[in-house]
Amino acid sequence: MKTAAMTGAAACFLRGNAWGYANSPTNLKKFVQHLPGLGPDGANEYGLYIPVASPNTTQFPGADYYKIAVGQYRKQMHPALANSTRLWGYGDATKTTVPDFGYLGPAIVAKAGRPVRITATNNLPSSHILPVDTTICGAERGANRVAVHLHGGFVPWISDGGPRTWFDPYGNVGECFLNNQVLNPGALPGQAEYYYPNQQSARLMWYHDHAMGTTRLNAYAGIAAPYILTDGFENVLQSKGYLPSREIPLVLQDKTFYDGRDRQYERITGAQPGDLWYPYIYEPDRWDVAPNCLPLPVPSCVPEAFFDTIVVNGAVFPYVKVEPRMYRLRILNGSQARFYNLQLYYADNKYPTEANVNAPGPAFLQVGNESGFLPAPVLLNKNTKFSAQFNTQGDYIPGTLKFNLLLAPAERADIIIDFSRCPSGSRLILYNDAPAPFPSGEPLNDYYPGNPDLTIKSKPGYGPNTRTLVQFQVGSLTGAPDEITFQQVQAGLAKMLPGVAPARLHTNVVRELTLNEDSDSYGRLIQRMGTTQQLYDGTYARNYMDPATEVVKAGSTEIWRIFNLTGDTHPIHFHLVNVQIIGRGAFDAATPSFAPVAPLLPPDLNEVGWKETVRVNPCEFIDVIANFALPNVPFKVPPSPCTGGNEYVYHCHILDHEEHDMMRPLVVI
Ligand SMILES: [Cu+2]
Repeated sequence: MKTAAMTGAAACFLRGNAWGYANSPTNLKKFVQHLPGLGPDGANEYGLYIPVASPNTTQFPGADYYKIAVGQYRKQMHPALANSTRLWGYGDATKTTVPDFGYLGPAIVAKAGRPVRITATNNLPSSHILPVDTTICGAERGANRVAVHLHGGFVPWISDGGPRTWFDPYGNVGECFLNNQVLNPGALPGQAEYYYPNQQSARLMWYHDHAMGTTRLNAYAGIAAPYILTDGFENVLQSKGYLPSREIPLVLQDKTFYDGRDRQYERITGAQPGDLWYPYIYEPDRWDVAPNCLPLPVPSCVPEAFFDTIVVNGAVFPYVKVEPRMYRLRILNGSQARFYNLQLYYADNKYPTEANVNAPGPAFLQVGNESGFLPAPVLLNKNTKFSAQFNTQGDYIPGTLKFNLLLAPAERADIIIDFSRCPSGSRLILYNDAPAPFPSGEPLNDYYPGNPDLTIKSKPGYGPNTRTLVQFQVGSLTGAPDEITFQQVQAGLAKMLPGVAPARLHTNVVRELTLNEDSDSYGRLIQRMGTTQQLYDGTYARNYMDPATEVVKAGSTEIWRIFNLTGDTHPIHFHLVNVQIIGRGAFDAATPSFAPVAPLLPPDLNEVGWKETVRVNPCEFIDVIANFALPNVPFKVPPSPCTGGNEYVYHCHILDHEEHDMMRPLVVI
């Protein structure tokens, strides 16, 4: 978004004259390939699937051990792309010398209470497949550094894969890298050891890259994979039929594929048509530039990156064949910056590739989020279209958001859909109408036929499109129908799930924090975190590398109040801890004055209980409570040489924000 970018002031919503990022070829037909599933059995008609890692269970008795390589490979993500797409990613090398690479692979399936150990080997080539901006702190130290972060994991800090614990193929490491000192002193250059205790309940996590200065690029290039933790309680729910045995993972991402018209991009990245494209020019028409600054570099980071094509489980615009019965969908928003407001509609009669937004499909029963099962199932059945209210200055009016199932980057949803009443032969579209950026929106980032912005030339049946995510094709039943009904599942889960939220301890707010937008030394918009303490330059914002201010005693419980002084909603992700949302409130963001101006609103029903990524809306603050306990591990964990404690981070999961520089250390002592 283009904003006023005044220090400390609430942003306003000016629209620039920028053009769309509709660089993807326009011949990508929608819903011509099946959704890739897990393992070779889940391969689609073009051979795409998400590999599943196969553990060595004898090397470390009582633990699952994996060897994971990080490397470059190619996959054809849509049959009409001119070439296969260059990707970076993880490959399972536990039992083979040639790593098995596949987009979003390898998924790791772990059991609660049984540790996972990983030796990761960095085999990346020296040049990145995306444009690297070396003015971003850390990026000057090489384009092929990686750090494996288990997102959602309750792990010792030396295995957290934080930004300053990167390692490259040559033996260079980040200044806090102690991965191997305890776990594998004999590790070779280019290797790093990780230990995950899995002292957590069942949930969908993911492991992805977190290297300082290139996290956004590495994740977009493909260095990300699911981590599925199971436990006995989940098994009981499954055995009672309350969780359908037919399970569909959906990892939602937006991408742009290079169409061959940007020679400068080719020169910088060596890309061919069909490769991934990432914005690399800071366009003054699109974003504010502060005066009297250093000249804008090329390549440059951008404030936030939205793309024009939906990729699900590594396939462009897939369809899924379903039977008229219940399915469990496990959804992860793995996008850089795009939010999704998920709704399910029957397809249009004339254009079965498009949604008829007046013909709602079956309800969603949400049973889990990124922290595992909810205290109670939540029925989302109204297919609520996105809406929000803005005042005459264009500022969001707190408390006015409306949506169905909203997923910000890194948020997850575990939902049950009952297709049993959908006629055989019918088509349904998983549909999204969340604005980008959220919640103010810029039509240039919203790709669909009929967009009033004439630079968007989407036609029915083809990309670019960011509204039609997946087409469900309902076939006929094979085998017996479900033994229990959707209503029985709902009632059964309502009885089995704990029913009440874990207690929210009403103590005093311990820390007041701020989300800020100002400009860097190149005049570019920069998103940063800070406290409510005003600094010498009049801002509240600090850089990631500034000394830690969030230093917490191990085992303590704290309430954090986070004020948003910017125009965007930020999904704030906590390493180490899960939090409970106490509520959201309005404050005077323009002055600013850090005090509630109205009573707090409670969290949404599907935010009750534990969360690990929380949305902080513009002109609002959020109160969250967390207990800062550390995991038990069978070895001594040395303190970080950078901060002297157990060093984690918390940050915005809009990846361009995180990188520049909306991230701060979280140190537990
Ligand atoms: Cu952000």
